[in-house]
Amino acid sequence: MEKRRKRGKFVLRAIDDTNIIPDRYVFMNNPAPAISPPAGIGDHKPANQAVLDWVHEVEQLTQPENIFWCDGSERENDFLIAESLKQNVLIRLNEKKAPRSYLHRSNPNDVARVEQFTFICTPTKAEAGPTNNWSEPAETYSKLQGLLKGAMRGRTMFVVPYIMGPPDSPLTKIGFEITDSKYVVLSMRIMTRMGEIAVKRLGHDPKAEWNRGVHSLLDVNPERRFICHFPQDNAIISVGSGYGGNVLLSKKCLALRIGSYLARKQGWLAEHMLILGVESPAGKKHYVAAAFPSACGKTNFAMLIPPKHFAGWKVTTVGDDIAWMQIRDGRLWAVNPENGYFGVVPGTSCKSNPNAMKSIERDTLYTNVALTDDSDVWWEGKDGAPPKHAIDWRGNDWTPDSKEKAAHPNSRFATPMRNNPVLDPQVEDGNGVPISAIIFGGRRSGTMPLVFQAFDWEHGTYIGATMASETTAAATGAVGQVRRDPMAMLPFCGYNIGDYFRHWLETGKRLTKPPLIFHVNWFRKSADGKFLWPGFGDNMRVLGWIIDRCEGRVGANESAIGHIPRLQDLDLGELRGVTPNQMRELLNVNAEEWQKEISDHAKFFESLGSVVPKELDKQRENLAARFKS
Ligand code: OXD
Ligand code: MN
Repeated sequence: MEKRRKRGKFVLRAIDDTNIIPDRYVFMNNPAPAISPPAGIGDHKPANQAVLDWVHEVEQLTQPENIFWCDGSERENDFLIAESLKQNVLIRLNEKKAPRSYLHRSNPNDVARVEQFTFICTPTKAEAGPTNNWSEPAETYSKLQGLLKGAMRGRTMFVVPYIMGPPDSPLTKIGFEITDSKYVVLSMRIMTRMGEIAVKRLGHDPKAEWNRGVHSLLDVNPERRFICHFPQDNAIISVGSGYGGNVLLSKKCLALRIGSYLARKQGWLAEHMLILGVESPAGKKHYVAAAFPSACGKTNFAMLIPPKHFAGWKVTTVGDDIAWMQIRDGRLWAVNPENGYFGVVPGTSCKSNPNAMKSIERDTLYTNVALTDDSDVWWEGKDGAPPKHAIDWRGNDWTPDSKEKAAHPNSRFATPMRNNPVLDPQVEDGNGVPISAIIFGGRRSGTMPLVFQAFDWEHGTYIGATMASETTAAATGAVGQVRRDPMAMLPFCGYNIGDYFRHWLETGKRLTKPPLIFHVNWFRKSADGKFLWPGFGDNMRVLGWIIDRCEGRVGANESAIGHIPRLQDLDLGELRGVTPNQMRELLNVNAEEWQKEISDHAKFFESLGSVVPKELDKQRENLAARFKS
């Protein structure tokens, strides 16, 4: 039965009976009314006429009460936090336990990325390719304009200038996001370099390259939720959602979807990869980039603390989600375009990721975690006993006996990267860091060994193109199903995936010192369904082998699928809880499982139609042939 609830002039329709929202919840999450800033706040207009014209156009369409031009200053941030607290967009947390940190609850119908409502709007369907939802640009603009007409009446329209990338990098991009959500403004200040820095970089040139992003919550209704990208116009329009991945337009929308389109055009790579540094006790440092699908532990890996046995080794974080890489001197050099981390909270603990715990101790914007009676935050998997009572992510009373989770499985933290105690010192270097190895990986209970190395770049491209993972809560939809997710870019490649594979192959040809390519799987299970590998800090043992391979100082078995370490090639000293038999199981290549895997690769490529470069079909034939020889 359809139910309707009125709050002010917005009508929120519950999707079904289970989605009826308690009063205090609805109050927190409806779009909040306009705010009136005092003089000197919210009036920082840029001088660039192209921006002014565009903002004027959006103003005419959406008819906000007023316009707030953000400058990214401390004073502005303090004002916006105070207003957000007044309007119940944020809840203040215990200043002693979580200094300068706040909780936000998104609408329960709006807790993850919505791939089914995400569109690439290129002139032809072929340009968007078989893995993207496509929508014709003119029609889509007109539909969105219809939805945006008068959408900001009674609200403040914020204009957020930002840059992605270190200020002095040639890869750095400028974006402007218009939004009617204070939560978006506060998050963008954490996740990007926001404000004055972007305005200065843009300057006066009306022809300068910059991304136009428009976001409106509308009435936060899944029936009017669309995340649309117009790569040829360097433009994004996102409506009907308040969830980070759909509305922080800098991140998935610009840095990956539009970014990957620009990268191909301009000859670089925009990838869904963490970047980490590994320093040996002798002071030799390598940088590694790794692509795992959403919620497969990129943040944990990027902040890894080596086990005691690896005393003197140090891992540092350049980025935890996105890598922009360019070619220089025949090598790949990577920068992290972001300025903060937007990580999955549940499961984060001093055991799984002590550095993330330190990073989120303060200055953190939490979304959809539980609130304890002493105004602290709690989530499943946090250290210590669960609280006896809390308010869950929906705003309901919760006790350890409740059937519901206290924190949503995709609840998030947004925290400045400066808080990370192992932040890499090169993170601001516009030249980027030289990449020695690329690691692909996924969540696979079977088939994929703990680690293997590609024979060369083309083989590595094939491994990336066929990688798969069991789905998680980061996107809406069923959890736990194996889905192919090429280079972890399935939801993020802003153009035809066949052309993306071709771009990888062509990039390889331009590299005289290409990174070595590996595949890892921390999630292999035994026949009785238990994880075989402890993961977390012990992943250093795998990383150690990868670094040794880069240095050419360790052996491997040549198997049909690539180079696999023998037991003696891995440093397993003081590894607890894994028997030699389990290690053999972890490194095993089961020919029967691989027959199925290879036929799944073929089916996947077939499902993409004729776009896959023939070199990759040849790679599959070679792989099958190696099993027969
Ligand atoms: C993310 C994602 O939020 O990949 O990083 O979904
Ligand atoms: Mn991600």
